[in-house]
Amino acid sequence: MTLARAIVRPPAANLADGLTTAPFGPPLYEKAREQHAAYCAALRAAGLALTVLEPDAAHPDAHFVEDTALLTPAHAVLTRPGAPTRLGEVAAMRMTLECFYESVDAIERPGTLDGGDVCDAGSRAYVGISHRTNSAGAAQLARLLERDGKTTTFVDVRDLDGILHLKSGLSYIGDGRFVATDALAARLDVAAAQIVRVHPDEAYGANCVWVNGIVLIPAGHPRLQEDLARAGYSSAALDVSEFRKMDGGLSCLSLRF
Ligand code: CIR
Repeated sequence: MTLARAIVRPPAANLADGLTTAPFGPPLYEKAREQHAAYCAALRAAGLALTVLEPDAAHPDAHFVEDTALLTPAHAVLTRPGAPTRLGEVAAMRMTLECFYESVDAIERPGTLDGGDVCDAGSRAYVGISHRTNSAGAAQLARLLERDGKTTTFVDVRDLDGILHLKSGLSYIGDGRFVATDALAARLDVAAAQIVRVHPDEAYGANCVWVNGIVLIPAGHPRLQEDLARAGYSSAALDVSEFRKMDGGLSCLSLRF
């Protein structure tokens, strides 16, 4: 599949007011802006046309746009984020998506769903049941994805330390292949040969992004870069330290379609 577009939103100056459990201290705004700009440049270099939204100080997690929608070539689904402080991010995303899709569906109460819990792997989608995404939200999405010919597998991640969302520990890199932590690899119905396992010291690298033949990985994960090269993938490392301080990573900074 070729991706053509991405939606991004640079962080607002108060990004440190967002939600986090990470022990790395508050993020630096200027550095976060620079890292976000480099991320946008990498997406453009991979051939994507970017829609760049305005920073949203009313929602200090709003630059993590991935959590607000799930996009397939034919359909757009707005999520209903599991964190109350993030529910308000969805209205702005509806307006943006209506520029690209004829109609936009939505996850409805009592369902909750964060886009970070959706790993779209072609004809199969893996949806995490997490402390943000509940069974009702996951089931609603599964029904909507049937229109795209996708079957859904639910993966309970609520007991996994350090896993906010399914994609904190799992990424799809095309051709039926995944990058995953040991814990997530054990929960997938996928042959071991199809999974590039991240070393336990590089677990944060499991959140990476495949874009048109290149895998964007977080800087500081040399074993993963080597393992991807051995598996035949080109990769590019990007520093996202300031977003990691807020429990975020590479995938959550964009919606790609
Ligand atoms: C949150 O807790 O919602 C944000 N601080 C981080 C969201 C990261 N999103 C993602 O991994 N998809």
